[in-house]
Amino acid sequence: MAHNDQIAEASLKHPIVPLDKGQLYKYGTAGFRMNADLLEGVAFRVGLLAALRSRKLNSQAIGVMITASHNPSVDNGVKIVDPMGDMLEQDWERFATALVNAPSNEGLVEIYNCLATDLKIDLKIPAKVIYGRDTRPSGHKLITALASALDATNTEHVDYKLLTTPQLHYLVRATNSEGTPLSYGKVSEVGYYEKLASAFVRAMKGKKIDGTLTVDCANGVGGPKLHEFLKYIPKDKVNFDVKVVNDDVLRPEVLNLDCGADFVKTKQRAPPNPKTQAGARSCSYDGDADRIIYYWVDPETGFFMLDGDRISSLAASFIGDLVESAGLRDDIRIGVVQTAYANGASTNYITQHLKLPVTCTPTGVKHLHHVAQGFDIGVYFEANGHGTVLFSPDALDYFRNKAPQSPAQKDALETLVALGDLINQTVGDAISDMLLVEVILAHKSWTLRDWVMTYSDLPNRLVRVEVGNKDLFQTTDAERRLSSPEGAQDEIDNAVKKYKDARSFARASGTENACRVYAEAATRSEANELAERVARIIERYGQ
Ligand code: 16G
Ligand code: MG
Repeated sequence: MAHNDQIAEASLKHPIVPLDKGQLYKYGTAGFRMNADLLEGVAFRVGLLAALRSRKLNSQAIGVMITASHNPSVDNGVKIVDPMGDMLEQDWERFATALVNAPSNEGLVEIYNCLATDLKIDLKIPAKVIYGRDTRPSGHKLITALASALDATNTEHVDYKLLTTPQLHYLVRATNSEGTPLSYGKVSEVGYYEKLASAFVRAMKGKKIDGTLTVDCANGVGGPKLHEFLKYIPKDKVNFDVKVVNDDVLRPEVLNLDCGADFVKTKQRAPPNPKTQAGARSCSYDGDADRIIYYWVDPETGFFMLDGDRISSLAASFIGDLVESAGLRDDIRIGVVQTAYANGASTNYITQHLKLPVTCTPTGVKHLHHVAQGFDIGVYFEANGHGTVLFSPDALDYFRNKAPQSPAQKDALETLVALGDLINQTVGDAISDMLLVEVILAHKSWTLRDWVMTYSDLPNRLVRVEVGNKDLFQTTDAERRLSSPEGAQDEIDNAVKKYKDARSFARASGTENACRVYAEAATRSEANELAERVARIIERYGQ
């Protein structure tokens, strides 16, 4: 019962579009992501792979998310979620790539069967796939293609319709842990809201939130979901005053347009619409609500941004203090994970002031997540605002079961347990990260200005460089150095030496055909100058 005929027949309805110049589709850091017109056949074939993966993992549920995050609304993407809510295991990315690039219908069926044989997958056992999509209009068509592959392979499937990416990750983990001692929560969207709302109340411990928080939802799926979540917060327990803006999901063309976390981070300014009130505590989600950036506009000094590095250092500092108060400093290993894009000032602050170890990994959530799992408490954030804090099951057990010696210890332990529920353990989550920040600011009675004052960011600049072939650029040392082309790194080193407190690196983008150059230095003009210099080096070597 190899589903051959069903796959062949269904596949005809969802053909793959050959790419220009014989290029291949590639399962990258964000799954398959491109213009939605190219994705119908891709979604169908990803369905086949998700079914195989579920069968390989003893019928556990696999997730598929349809979203292109912060990209324009004409794009879309297809991404697989593993049973614990993690990203697809890296080994399987090439199987996805192989299936999606199968040249013909017969070729597709053949690769599907080869994978099943090579990976010793029993095609007779049950399989389950659950999925959701963001607000992009193309989502319907892609879901239809995906579901058709699941029907063809006799796979049980559940359509959760509109979801944020982190909500789907939650649901995958909740589905697979249901009824076990490690149950992650009720298997429903409501279960997600209830879990977060309850943990939020417990983590707040009666503290007051100061003023209104304005949340820019990038006109994406985060808008309706945040509105929904807010209904679950008991008003008599927490005074959380939220003003939701850019929550128009009826006009697809405004998705991520001049708003959202990616806009704020890359343009280093507040969204022009609606005008950000001076002094208002504000944050922006991205189009699928897995990134968040905080900011405010100061009436005198202008725009201030609190990005992923800031959230990471804030969380590490607060959790470090709680662990200390709980009397567990020697028992619980806390680590912070960053990428080369983390501002050097944040790395210094965490290592020197907080005295916590920092590990640098290549760009891409899966790398950070993996390293963070090695700690009792692993804090990971990319500068772009994607990140979370992972608590090991042992650490959570410890917090739940340790007998407190004092009221202060009891408080700290209870807050740690609440944070374990509040913080999405599967992936970065804008709603959950926002609640975490609000909890910490309330506990510390801090404004965003107090938060900014903890250290000063080094001025930095990111430049995108068009090159003939980005694959010429290979990196080492967590992307901080180029191993090829030969000679390029020496030239970068020489350029960096000319500036004070400077650092610069170049890497090939994983999502576009270009290289990115990052530079930071003691002053803004030096950071700009260094970035331009290094960009010219890359241009020259990339010809
Ligand atoms: C993807 C990654 C993100 C990373 C970005 C870098 C995931 C889920 N997403 O969006 O973490 O920051 O790529 O893009 O891993 P770049 O390679 O084009 O610089
Ligand atoms: Mg996103």
